[in-house]
Amino acid sequence: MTTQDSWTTDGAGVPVASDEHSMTQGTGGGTLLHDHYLVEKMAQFNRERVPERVVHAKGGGAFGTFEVTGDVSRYTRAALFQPGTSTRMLARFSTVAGEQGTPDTWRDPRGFALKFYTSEGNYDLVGNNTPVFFVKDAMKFQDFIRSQKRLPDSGLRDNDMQWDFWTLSPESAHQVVVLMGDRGVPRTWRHMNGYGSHTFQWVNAEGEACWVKYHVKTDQGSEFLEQDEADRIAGASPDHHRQDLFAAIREGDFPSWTLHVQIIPTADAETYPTNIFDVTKTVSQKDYPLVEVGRMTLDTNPDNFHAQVEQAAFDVSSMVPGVGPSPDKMLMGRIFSYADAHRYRIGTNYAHLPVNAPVAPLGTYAKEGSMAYRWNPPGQPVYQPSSYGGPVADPRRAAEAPGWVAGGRTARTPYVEHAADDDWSQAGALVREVMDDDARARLVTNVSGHLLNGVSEPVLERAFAYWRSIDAETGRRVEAAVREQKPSSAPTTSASPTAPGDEAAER
Ligand code: HDE
Repeated sequence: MTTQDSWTTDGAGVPVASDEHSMTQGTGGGTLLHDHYLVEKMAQFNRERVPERVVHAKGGGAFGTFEVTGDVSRYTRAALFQPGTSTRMLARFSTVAGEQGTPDTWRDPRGFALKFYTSEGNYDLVGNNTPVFFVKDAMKFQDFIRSQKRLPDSGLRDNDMQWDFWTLSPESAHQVVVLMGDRGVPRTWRHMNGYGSHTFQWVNAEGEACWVKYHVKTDQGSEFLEQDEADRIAGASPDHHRQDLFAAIREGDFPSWTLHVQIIPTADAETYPTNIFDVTKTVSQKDYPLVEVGRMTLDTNPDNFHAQVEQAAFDVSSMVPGVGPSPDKMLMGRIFSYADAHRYRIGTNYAHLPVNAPVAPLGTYAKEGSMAYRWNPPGQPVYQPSSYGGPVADPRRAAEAPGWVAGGRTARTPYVEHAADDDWSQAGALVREVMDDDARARLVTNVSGHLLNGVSEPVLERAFAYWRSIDAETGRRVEAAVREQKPSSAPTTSASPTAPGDEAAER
């Protein structure tokens, strides 16, 4: 006797007679259209998917708590960063270029998206596991992503396309070193750091501003997978990272990360050797050391993956009082794009979904639209100004709002370069000063393996020049490793071909 604790119903709660047999005209006769339950099952099934994220499609997440452990109140008024504050949150980790069914252990940056349900509204810090990015202007992002995805005719991914884009966009060098190095395949999501990547602004209770960069450092220690291990796991266990996080939390092994910030005085932005708003660059921790803010611990698995992870909507625009953007052109683009993506993917009222809804009191006049199931108190006016009450905007917020002074005629130009603003130095320093010999050896293996997989001659030659511009020795080793297996087809010439930035190799 099977135990049962309830009766099957249709979507309207009406009990159903069978989950086995369609209704027919007599036994074995034609199926009847008024078998609405059969129709409902098939129609609902056809509509079970929401469009996957156009990037960061494959991921997983969990809920947890952020607890302030430091005191940064002199830098920001944000409630969630005040000493003694504890805030529930959601984290979602992801790969970037792969579709939903792709392996977790492909080489790729990892999304590191955090949603804090704060008393002043949701604060969404939507970062990656890398402090930099491939491009510095939102205008290039779509092209960059398309070069990482699939060819229009074969529908196949293509390393030639990837290296063609990267070697023609030298600003990508720093992030490509991160990608091709050990951080390109974290052992698990628990063993990787997160970064806000951009420079943001904090404003304290007195209205004084500073610039900040977020570092979310894993308390589990950074660990990575070597390429052959990553490839093996990709075949044996494509959902390896998702499985690891779910199992760790289920078994009470709650992963945690410690949030730090670099505090940069507003005035320093002008004079700092690099442009602190250029997301292809980091800011030295020697100049601006890490300041501890708090600890996030993930302790609750989703009850429903679709409702709470697939439909989670992280808004880069969602910044609480005391936190603001900076004039980073990538951040500016993202502030528009995320809510637009959610409206397309999930619907106008995506913020009504429990996973996206704030815990803070709501005073919005936005109303109706598809699937709306939240509304304002019946007597409340639907407009402002109104002589009948209703929420009003708080003019004090205008005075304390983050911001910056800017001017000049409209233009479409690259950033004005600071003294040390080149595309190769930080990438080269990462290879020479941060990596040890073993890490450099793995970097050469990863890069040459990637280049040997379908990259055409002209792009190969540019890639060798690109790596020589990053670090001459690494460039030489990459070329030797590739040429050992793929001798050059070009007639030997005395001068190796130039590529963007090749002059850097002589430095
Ligand atoms: Fe994203 N990004 N992005 N991105 N991104 C999206 O929003 C976009 C960038 C990141 O777990 C999309 O809901 C633009 C940098 C994460 O749900 C989309 C630009 C960084 C996630 C989008 C960038 C990120 C996304 C796709 C350049 C690290 C997953 C679906 C201007 C600092 C969040 C969606 C989650 C998702 C736009 C570049 C991180 C299309 C326009 C830089 C972690 O809106």
